[in-house]
Amino acid sequence: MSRLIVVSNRVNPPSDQGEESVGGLAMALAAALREYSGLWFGWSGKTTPEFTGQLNIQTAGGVTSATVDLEEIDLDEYYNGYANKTLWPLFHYRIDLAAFDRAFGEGYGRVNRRFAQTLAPLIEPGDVIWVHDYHLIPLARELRSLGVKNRIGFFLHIPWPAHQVMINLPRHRQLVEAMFDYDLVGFQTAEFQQAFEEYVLSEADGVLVSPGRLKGFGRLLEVGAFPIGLDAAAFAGMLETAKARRMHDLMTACTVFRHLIVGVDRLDYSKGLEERFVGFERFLTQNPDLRREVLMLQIAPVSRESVEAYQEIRTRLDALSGRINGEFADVDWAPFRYVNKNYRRDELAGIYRAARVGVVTPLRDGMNLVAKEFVAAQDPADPGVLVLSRFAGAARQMKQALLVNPNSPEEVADALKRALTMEKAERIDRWEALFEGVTREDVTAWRDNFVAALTGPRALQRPALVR
Ligand code: ADQ
Repeated sequence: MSRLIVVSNRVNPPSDQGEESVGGLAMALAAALREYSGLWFGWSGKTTPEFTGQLNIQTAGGVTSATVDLEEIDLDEYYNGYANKTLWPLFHYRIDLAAFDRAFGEGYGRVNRRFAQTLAPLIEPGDVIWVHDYHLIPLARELRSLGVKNRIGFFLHIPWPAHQVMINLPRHRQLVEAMFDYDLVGFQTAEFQQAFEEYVLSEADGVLVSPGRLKGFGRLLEVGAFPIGLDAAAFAGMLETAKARRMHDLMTACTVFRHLIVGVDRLDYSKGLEERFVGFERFLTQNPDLRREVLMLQIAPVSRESVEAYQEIRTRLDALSGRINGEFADVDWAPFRYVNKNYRRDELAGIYRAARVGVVTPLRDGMNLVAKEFVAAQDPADPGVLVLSRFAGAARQMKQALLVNPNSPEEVADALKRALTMEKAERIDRWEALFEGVTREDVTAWRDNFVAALTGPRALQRPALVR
């Protein structure tokens, strides 16, 4: 393999200045790109009055990136439209929030075409291309139509929905058929892979030729589950930084004689924040004796603010958090702190470390890296307890967490009580098993497994394909 080309909607390689605020995924991809002297291609985050395909090529932190600007209408139709108003809600089972608008589909197709036209001239024989996420599902199809024969893999970071949910999407067959232009399609969990296979079996005369080899639309495709991991060692290492220590000390000082319960999520309706708030309220109602012993901190930076559903959920969360404090706070004490700010990764590590309970209760989630971050940051001698939704991809790997149905305030309230009153020996046993998994199945393992599957002997030989 000569080079690895990573394609994602946004490109965010680590800068030369310092890497603490860059996410683990960006770090892992950057490391792979350095190893394979690769290229990271995607949208610059900027708009232009007219699309020109002009590339901005830069090298920073040892990684070369090539970005293009998009038109305002592209953002409306492709990014805010088809990606965030159609696919995101649908794939997270929020059919009620999914907007089906023909213009969105057209914009999505147009941007994928523009990406392919801009990227194709940069591809050399032997390069391996790794495409990320739901924004770019048809990219391989567009590249193939331009004559690109290289190996191309796709990884879906979000859930693949059940067949009956998927068929709500207009022209769903067209979208799935385009996935057969990849050599390998990866999902976060075996469950999502199975849901995809089921779709192909029932909608595309599919046949499961052998485990991980799927025939559909008269073609062959390799599929697999590649659960994403955390940059666990680097994340745990951040606890030693001055910023992490300061944050840890600050949180410890705020919770003298009290236990900290922490939640950290992008403000998104898939993250189950309303249900979590109600679960915490239920806990306070049912446990007057424990009330003054806890502080719940929810960090939820706003995201996708131009999408209406996000504005609405923000308003509802503001009201709910106000209601909880209004109902339970006293002159010297309030049970709930709700913060809409972004924090650096090292600061987050310090906050997790100070918490007795990490509460991660999405209604649906491809994986959820916060669950893994919480575990990586704990004190081995006195670890906190993870309360985790059954519907996060992470629940498949993290069975020693307290698994809950996030839709049930009772289950959330009971799990909070159980976590807060759990004996130290049990906390240590559970945490050790979780930490071992988080460290072993880390982001490097994820990346290496995917790249090996895409480039290894089992990967499809394109000329031999039934096409
Ligand atoms: P996301 O939906 O963004 O990702 P998640 O996996 O939880 O969800 O990752 C969020 C990241 O953002 C974490 O690293 C977290 O620390 C960070 N973050 C959250 N709040 C923050 C704050 N206030 N300040 C700073 N950082 C904050 C999608 C899928 C997931 C999947 C990932 C990776 O939806 O299911 O796990 O991709 O594949």
